[in-house]
Amino acid sequence: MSNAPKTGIVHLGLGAFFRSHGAVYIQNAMKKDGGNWGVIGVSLRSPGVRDKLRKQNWRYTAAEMGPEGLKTQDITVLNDVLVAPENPQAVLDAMADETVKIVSLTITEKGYCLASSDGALDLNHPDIQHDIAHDMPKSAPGYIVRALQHRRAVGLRPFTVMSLDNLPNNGAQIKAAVLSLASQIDPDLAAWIGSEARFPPTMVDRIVPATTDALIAQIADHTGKQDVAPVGHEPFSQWVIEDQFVDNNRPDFASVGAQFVQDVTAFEHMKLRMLNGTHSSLAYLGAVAGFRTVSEACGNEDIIDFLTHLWTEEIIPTLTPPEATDLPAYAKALLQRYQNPAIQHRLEQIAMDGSQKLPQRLLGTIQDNAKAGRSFDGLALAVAGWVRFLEGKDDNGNALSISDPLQDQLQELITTAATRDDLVTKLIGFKAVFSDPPAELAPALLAALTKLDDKGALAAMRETAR
Ligand code: CS2
Repeated sequence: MSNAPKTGIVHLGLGAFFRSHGAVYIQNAMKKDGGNWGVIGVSLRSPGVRDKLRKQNWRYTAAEMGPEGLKTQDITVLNDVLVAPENPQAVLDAMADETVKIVSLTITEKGYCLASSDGALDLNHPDIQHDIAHDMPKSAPGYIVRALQHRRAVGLRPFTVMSLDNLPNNGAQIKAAVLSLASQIDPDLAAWIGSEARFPPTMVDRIVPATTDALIAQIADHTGKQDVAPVGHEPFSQWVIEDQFVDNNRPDFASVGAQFVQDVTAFEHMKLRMLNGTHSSLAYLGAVAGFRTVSEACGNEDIIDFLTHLWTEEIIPTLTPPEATDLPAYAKALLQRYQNPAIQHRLEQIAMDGSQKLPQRLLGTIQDNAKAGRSFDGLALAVAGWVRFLEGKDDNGNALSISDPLQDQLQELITTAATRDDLVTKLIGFKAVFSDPPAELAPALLAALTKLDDKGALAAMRETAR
């Protein structure tokens, strides 16, 4: 495609979220304001997406799924897709290219290789150990450090590193991880990155369920074209960014709906606690109660009451509203988004990686309520729901599919506990998840687990919301 814009962005973690969110903003901004902001996507693990997209010249359909039906957009912003384990040098070459100004990431919480105790880079992580000793990296922080090392060596300016993941203070976390790794390799390099590179904090939001065969067929019906790698997303989208870019080199995202702000913190807390916190609560308690999707669960009155209780009694009191934002109205809008019948968002998809998600989604909110002397029965019930989910069966005896990087340790802990009391003590002592639990958590968690065991998830939610 000769008239394709040059590559200005390399994106690590080419999942459905980026293809439905960041890629759409980039394409719209380029359409509006021009510029060379083509994207090279990088899969850090498997060739699946690359193999499908290659057949379509890297083009794909982004389908907005709303109550009124489907709206599709042809996304052409990808110039290439690389699979890092197959050819790490090609990834480094792309990141070291002079035209590349931004490296963005959606690698999920576990992709940052952070020690969950304090959020610093886990220097004992096998991939980080590897990347300290080898020029050819395996981890995302490793790719960033080695590419910046090369740019510095040939006199090129650094690129901006932009995390688009649901991590608290994502800009500072990726910056700390990169500097920590660089200082293990070359302290001068670390100093250069620290002074010259930029790591803008962001808040990203769009509900993107995994692509299903049903969606592929629906899009083929709607467009008359066969697309083997489309993505489906809700109509809503939000992107809040602190405007910190190397040499201010970036697309004009604000011209296509993104928000540039001085401080992302209030937006991020609101989104991580009010959306992702209730998503995880729904994922565990809803699945244990026998529901399979968000919209299905949010059709149930007891669950709606429980969510409303979480928002009004336990989450909003811990938040400072971002500028021009009404939090109760935001909660109402969230419920509507969850009830969107066009989106089949599986609870088990959201339930993945709980050990990586709970600290910023539930445990921080619990901490703040405990400090303020407020009760947090609903949030404790959500954590108890996570425990029940890890036990692998819903209230009807049906199996639940579990995926978590700490799955073995957690299931070992759960299955070897003699009593619920013993389980709670062991769990609260599991520092990889509960780094600083308030004293009030253990009794609240035991009471919640007992309520779940005795009454079942739906009745437990009903009782808690009363
Ligand atoms: C979800 C998020 O899978 C999950 O953990 O809670 O992907 C959620 O859909 C997005 O953060 C919404 O912006």
